[in-house]
Amino acid sequence: MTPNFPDLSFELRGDQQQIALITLNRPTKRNALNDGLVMALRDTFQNLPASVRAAVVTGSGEHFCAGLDLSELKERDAGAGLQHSRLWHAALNEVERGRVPVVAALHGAVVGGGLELASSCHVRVADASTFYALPEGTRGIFVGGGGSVRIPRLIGAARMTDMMLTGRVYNAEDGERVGLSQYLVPQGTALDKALELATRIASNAPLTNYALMHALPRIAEQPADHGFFTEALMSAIVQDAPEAKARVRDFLEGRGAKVKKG
Ligand code: 1HE
Repeated sequence: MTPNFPDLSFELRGDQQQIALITLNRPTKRNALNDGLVMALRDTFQNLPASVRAAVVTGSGEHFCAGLDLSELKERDAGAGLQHSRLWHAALNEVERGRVPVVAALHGAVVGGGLELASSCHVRVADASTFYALPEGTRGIFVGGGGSVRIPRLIGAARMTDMMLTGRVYNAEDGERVGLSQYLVPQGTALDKALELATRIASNAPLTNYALMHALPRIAEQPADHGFFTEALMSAIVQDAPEAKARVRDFLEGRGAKVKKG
């Protein structure tokens, strides 16, 4: 069964329906994330069909995402604010620590909660129209969707502090330079590139992808000695899979692809 939410489109792509294409579809509000949309993201990532091996997240219209729907903010007291932030954490945790790698296709505004969503994805592809900001700082609020944990991992706490203190906006080129995106592509081509990368990711052994998503960020937070041990355990489990053995055999017997110069 494929999920069906009013502001979130869901499509399966690829000959084996191995790519989930998830589109924020509220362009008149610049894909601002209201509670319904955040819950739709959570439920969609929690219930990806078994055929799916990689996902792409994008936004319809001129912008990827304008962040939190500010029209819902004015109604909240502290207790409701806490629960609201925890809802975002639950949803974006499903993106970051779910079953399959997620590629974000970015264009236009990637701001506030939009940047928090993008930073929960594993690969970010930005087109030349992309710009990044954290207007929370100037709106008298704070990040609440996991940005204070995830964004410093990409660009460092100093750059995030600067963005929030001064309202600094990064363009697409500078965004790639500092690590907000891993890819920078011509305007209008981010989705094609993201789908191409997702197709490549989907052809990896699922256990290797899972290890990359789940072991790497945890190892980064462990003391080195624990990290080496976690790595050894993960490496042993992944290489034991029949698919890993078959892929190595394919290479040794001349059937596997060689690494080509980039
Ligand atoms: C919105 C939102 C929104 C647009 N909440 N309604 N995020 C921000 O502070 C960013 C606020 N948005 C903007 O700066 C601009 O809208 C954009 C740069 C993203 C796009 O500009 P533009 O000229 O293409 O669109 P627009 O004319 O500003 O907006 C079109 C409509 O979308 C308009 O509504 P309309 O009824 O007058 O047509 C806007 O009000 C509406 N709209 N953005 C609600 N964000 C988990 S905590 C996360 C905390 C945050 O994310 S704070 C940062 C919030």
